[in-house]
Amino acid sequence: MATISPNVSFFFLLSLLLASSPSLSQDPIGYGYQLHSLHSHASGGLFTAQLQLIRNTTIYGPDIQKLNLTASFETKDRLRVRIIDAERPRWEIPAEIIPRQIQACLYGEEIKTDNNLSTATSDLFVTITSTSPFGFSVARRSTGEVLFSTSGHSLVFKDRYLEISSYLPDKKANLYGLGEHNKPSFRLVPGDTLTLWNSDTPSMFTDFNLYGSHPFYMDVRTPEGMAHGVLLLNSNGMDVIYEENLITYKAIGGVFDFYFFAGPSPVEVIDQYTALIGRPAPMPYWSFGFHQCRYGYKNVSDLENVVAGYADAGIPLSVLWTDIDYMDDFKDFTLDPVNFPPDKMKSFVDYLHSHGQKYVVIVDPGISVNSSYETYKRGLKDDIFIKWNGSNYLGVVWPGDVNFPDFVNPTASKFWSNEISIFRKTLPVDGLWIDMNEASNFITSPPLTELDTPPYRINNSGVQRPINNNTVPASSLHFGNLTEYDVHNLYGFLESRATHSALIQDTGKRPFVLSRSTFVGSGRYAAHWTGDNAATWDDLAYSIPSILSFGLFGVPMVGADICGFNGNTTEELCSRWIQLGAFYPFSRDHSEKRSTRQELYLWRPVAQSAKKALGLRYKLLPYYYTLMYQAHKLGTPIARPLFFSFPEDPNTYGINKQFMVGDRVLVSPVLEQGKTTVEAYFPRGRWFNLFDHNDTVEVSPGNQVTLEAPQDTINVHVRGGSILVTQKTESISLGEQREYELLVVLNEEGTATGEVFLDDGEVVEMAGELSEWIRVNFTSKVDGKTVSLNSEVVNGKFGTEKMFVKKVVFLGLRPDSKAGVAPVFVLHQLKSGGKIVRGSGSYSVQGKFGVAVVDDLPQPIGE
Ligand code: MIG
Repeated sequence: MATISPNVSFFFLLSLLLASSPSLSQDPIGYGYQLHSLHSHASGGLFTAQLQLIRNTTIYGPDIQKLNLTASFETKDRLRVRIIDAERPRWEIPAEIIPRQIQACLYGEEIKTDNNLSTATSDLFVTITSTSPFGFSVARRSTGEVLFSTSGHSLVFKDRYLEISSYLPDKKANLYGLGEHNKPSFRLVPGDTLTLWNSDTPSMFTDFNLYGSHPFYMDVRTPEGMAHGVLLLNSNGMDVIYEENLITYKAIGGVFDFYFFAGPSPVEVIDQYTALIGRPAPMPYWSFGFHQCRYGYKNVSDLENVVAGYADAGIPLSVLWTDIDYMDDFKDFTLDPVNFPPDKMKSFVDYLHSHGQKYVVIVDPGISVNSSYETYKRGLKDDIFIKWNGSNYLGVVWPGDVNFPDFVNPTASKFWSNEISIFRKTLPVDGLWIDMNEASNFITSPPLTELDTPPYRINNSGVQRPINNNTVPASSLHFGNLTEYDVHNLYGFLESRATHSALIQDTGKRPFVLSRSTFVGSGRYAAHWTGDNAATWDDLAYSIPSILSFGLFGVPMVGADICGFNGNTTEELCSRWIQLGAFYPFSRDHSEKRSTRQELYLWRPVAQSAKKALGLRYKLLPYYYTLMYQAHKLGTPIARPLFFSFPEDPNTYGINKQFMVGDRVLVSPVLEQGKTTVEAYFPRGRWFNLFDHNDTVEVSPGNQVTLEAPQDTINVHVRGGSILVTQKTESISLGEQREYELLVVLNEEGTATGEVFLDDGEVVEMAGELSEWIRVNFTSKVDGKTVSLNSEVVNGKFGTEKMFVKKVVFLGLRPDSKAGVAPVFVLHQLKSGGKIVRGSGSYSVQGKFGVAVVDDLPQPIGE
C-alpha cells in the first residue's frame, strides 16, 4: 500500500514539534488513544485501525474505551476517515437521509470501494503520524502539503463529548464555510468560535449560530490557490474553534465522520462535495425573476395594490408573496375569512397567473392544537407529532399551542403532502415558503432527561444558552426512537424534503421551496434566504459573505431580504440594496410588519435603481438559468467568490464586497452610505461594463480600480472571453415564442466562449433523460479581419421552432477596422455541416474597441 503508509518515525518528530503543552496543573479533557492494531487492505484504498484509550478522565463524562478508525478512498477525490465506538453503535445520520455508504468498519473486514477508482490515482494520502497518542494526517501528494493533521492534540471520544483538532499551516490556510452565521468577512477569521446548532436567532446578529448547520469548510492555500474541502458529517450540536494554526471540533454527540475533498480547484471541491451530499435542486425559471414580500400585508386589496404599484412604475415583478397574515388565526392551510377570503384569493391568484406572475405563501411547521381544526385532527389520527414525556410535545408558536409534525416519520410526510394538496385545491400557490423550522418555539420547556443538559455547553446564541432554548426539547422523541438531541439540526432539512416531494406530487411541476432552516444536503430540495437581517448598511454588506457561503454549502439559490427586514430602511439604503439584490441568485424584497413599507416603487430614486438593475437582471435570466443548470449538474454556485475564477490570484481570497455571477459577470456594489464611487478589485483581464459597453477596465495583473457609482448605478462587468445569451423581455415563461441576443465579449486573444441551457422552465427534471431541453456551446474567434461565431448543439430537443437568436453584438474588436462598413457574418453550425447564415449589420468604434452588431437574424437557437 503505497498511499496509506503508517509513518511511525515521522510521527515522533511531528508530535514533538506540534504538541501544544496544556498547562500541567489542569487536568486535560482527554489523554488520547493509542494505536492498538492496524490493517491495510491489500485491495488498496482502505485501512482500519483499532484504537485503545490511554487513560480515563472525568470531565464531560466517561470515555469510550475502544475506537475503530477506517480510512477509505470512496472515489479518486474523496477520502473518508470515520472514527466510531468499536463496541456499540452510536447515532449517525442515516443513509436514508444523506444517501451514502455506511458500513460497520470492523477490524479486518473488507469494505468495497468504488471499483473504478484506486488510491493510486488520488492526490490525497493519509498517514498515521503518531501511534501513542494516535494521530493522523491528510496530505496532498502532488505538493507534499499537509492539509489536516491531528498530531499533538488528543482525540477525545466520550458519549456526549467528542473533540478533535487539526493543525493548519501558518498564514497559508484560507478557510470558508462552517455556517450558518452572519459575518463581515467571508474568509473565516482566526479567533472565531463557530457554533452549529439550528436556532431562530435573527441574522441581524453577527457571529451567533443561526438557522442552519453546515459543518463543511473549503481551504484555499496561499499562494498556489489549491483548494480542498473538509466535511464533518455530524448532525449534533458543536463548536468549531478556529485559531491561527488550529481548528478544533467539539461535538456533543454522533461520531467523527470526516470527508476530505481533493479539489484542487474550488469548482472541483464543490463538485466533489455535492456529489456526496446531493446536487442542488433545479429551480423553476420564474423563480429567477424579482419577488416582493412583506410581513404585514393587510388584505387582498393590499396585495392587489402592490402588484399594481409595480406595474404602474414599470418595475418588473414576477412573484408576489404573503406571510402569515393570510392565515385564519395563524393556522396552516387556512385563509383568514375576513381579509383573505377564499373566493377573492382565488381570483387574485388567477389574475396573477393570467399576467404571467406567480404567488407564494408561507407555512410554519407547528400545527395549532385545536379540536375543531381539520389539519390538527388528521395529524392526531395519523399520530405524526413529535413526542415528549409520553405525549405529543406541546410548544407555542403563532397560533398558540402547537404540535410539531415529526418529519422523520414517513407518515408525517404523507400527512404534510395531503394537507398541501387539499390547500392547493382552494388556492393554487406556485411555491411554498417554510419558516420557523429550526424548529422555533416561543417557549423553552424545562429539562426532562440528561439529554436536555449535556455536560459540554456549546456556545448557543453566543452565551452558552441551553440547547433547548426556544426549540423542541432535546429529550423529545421522533419516529424510530430517535432523539431530538440527535436529529434537531435535521428538522428543516426533513421538512424541505417533504415539502419538495409534496409539491411535485401535487403539481407535476418543478417545485419551489424556500426554507429558513437548512443542513448538509438541503440544496437538493430548497432555496434559502438568510433570515431576519436588519435594514442597515452593515447587513447590506454582510449579505455577500452569507450568500457566498451558501454557494459552498450546495444551496446556490439564496438571497437576503432586499432593503432589510428589521427596522426602517431608507431611500438611499433601499436603492443600493436593490442594486445589489438584483444580482442575488434569489432576489426578494421582504420586510417586517412594524417597519415602514419598502416596495420599490415607493421612492422615485429607488424605482430608478430598480428599473436599471432589474432590467439587467431580466436580460441575464438565460444566463442565471444556465448557471442553475451548472449548479444542478456540478454543484457550482451561482453567486461565486472571485477566487473560484481566479484561484491563482491571492488578492481575491479576502474579498467580501464583490462577487461573481457565474464565471463571467463581476458585481461591484456600493455598500456605504453617501458614497458615489466604489473601490473594486479587478482580476487580470479585460472587463466591459454591462450597462455601458464603452466603459471598460483592463488590468494585468489584477488591480484595485475606482469606479464611478452615482446614486442610481451599480457596476456590473462582463469578463473578456465571454459569450452571454440574453433575453429581451421581462418574461419568465419559457413556453412561448422567444427571442434572444448573444453578447460576444472578446478577450485579448480575440476569443470568447459561452453556453446556454433552456427548457420549458418548470419540467420536474432539469436535463433529465425524458425531458426536452437544449444546450448549446458557443465559441467565437477573431482571425485577421474575420470574426467567427460557432455554435455546437450538445442537445437540441426543446423549442427549436420557438427560440431564435435575433441579434448578435460583438464587443472588444480591434478599433482599426473601417467604421460604417457592413460586415458579412457567417454562423457555422458544426453538427449540421456548416450551413451558412448571412446577416448584415453595423460596425462602429466605441470607446477603445470596435463593436459590431448583427441584427437581421433570426437563427433558431437549438440548430
Ligand atoms: O416570528 O412570519 O424569518 O421572514 O416574516 C417571526 C413572520 C416569523 C420569521 C421570518 C420572517 C417572517 C416572520 N417569521
